[in-house]
Amino acid sequence: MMAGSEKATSSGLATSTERTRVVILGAGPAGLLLSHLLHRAGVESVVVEARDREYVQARVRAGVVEHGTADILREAGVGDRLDREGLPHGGIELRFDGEGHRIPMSDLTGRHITVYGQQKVVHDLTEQRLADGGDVRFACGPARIHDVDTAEPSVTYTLDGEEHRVVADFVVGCDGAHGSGRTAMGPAMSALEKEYPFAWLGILAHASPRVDELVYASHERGFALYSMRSTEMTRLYLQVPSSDRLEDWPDDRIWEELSVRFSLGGEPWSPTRGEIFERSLAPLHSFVAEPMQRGRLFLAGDAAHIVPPTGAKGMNLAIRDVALLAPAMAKQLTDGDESDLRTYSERALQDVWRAEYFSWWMTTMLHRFEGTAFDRRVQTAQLRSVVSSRAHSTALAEAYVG
Ligand code: RFL
Ligand code: PHB
Repeated sequence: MMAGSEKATSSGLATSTERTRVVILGAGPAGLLLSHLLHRAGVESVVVEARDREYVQARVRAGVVEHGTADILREAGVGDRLDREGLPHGGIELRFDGEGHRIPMSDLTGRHITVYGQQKVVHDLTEQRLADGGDVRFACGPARIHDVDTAEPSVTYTLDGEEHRVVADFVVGCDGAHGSGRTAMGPAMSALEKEYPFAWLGILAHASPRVDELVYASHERGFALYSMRSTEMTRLYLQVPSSDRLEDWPDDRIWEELSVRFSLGGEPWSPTRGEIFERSLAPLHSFVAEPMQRGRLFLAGDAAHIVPPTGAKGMNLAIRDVALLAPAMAKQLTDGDESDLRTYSERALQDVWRAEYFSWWMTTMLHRFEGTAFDRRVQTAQLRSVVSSRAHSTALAEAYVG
């Protein structure tokens, strides 16, 4: 922190004003990695997070780390635990019409994914920031963004009856889909979006996975996904109507529905059961903010775009955004060279739209929609084509491993 001052405002709140180079909203994967990469480039930042550290680290979300994402984390010096504890996977299974078909991603692309929980990524990044003396402020409540069209943008938050203002050269909204970053874009931003009429019911269970690789199942009753977190922990998802509530899904109903949707050869196929210790419902939608910049405000991660989770792209995109943004911002702040920062939004959006396309494609191919018999036959023809044509399998594998 460069400078600080205190005074009382007309609202009666004491105010402290500080200055830094970059103020980042949100301590998810995007915000933490951005702060870490800026630090490695010699640029000071402050991360302001609404929730407390325990809450942020306990939030269960993504599980698939792409090949390129793992490389970014390794190059940033935060990949040791990922390499020790992550589960490398060289393929996935597509299951439909009672048959399983393996897509041998590593054989087709020479690359693989790593199954490693987002919670662990967030934990590793937080530990590293704190070990490096980084300024990460938890439990600040929702922060607000000001003056992004001026040379002195700032962020304010209220803590223990005191209003804190952090003035910076740049503000970055890494504060997810419901944060202040998106709102502060105002009319500078166009929102391109699509809703899907269903949600994912996700569970975590203390159970050894019955399979070594992920299974994406398309069944007439709906989609199901078999994933995992470790050799003792299973992660499973079911497509459910958006109107369903968690109370509609007692444990036995979940297990029975899973065994029907994963059927093989006309027989139910049951995941290994165990205590369900976490459950959540997530509606599916697609969203893109264009552009990802307004004046001195930049967006990264879920603040700028949402993908349905079928393509396992959300966290990977968030990491890719900040891997583009950090060097561009550092170049501007250390050399005064703005060229890469000016093209950040355009470059990031190219990857974003590729991931949006892939996630939409996987979602529409694998889920059960209200549709005609014609639509169903087309879905099956698509799946058959993907598993029987090497070119089609390779296209899926390339997009999936990243
Ligand atoms: P995050 O992780 O949402 O972090 C944003 C942070 O900002 C804080 N915040 C604020 N802080 C200060 N002031 C404010 N006004 C604030 N408002 C909010 C929040 O508390 C939070 O800590 O965003 P980030 O960093 O952009 O990361 C994005 C990822 O979290 C997300 O894309 C993935 O979880 C999506 N996702 C998946 N991505 C993958 O790459 N692979 C997967 O396998 C995968 N599976 C999934 C997923 C998301 C899912 N859900 C829950 C929608 C599976 C599911 C079920
Ligand atoms: C997960 O393990 O949470 C997971 C895996 C693959 C997806 C989405 C989520 O497509």
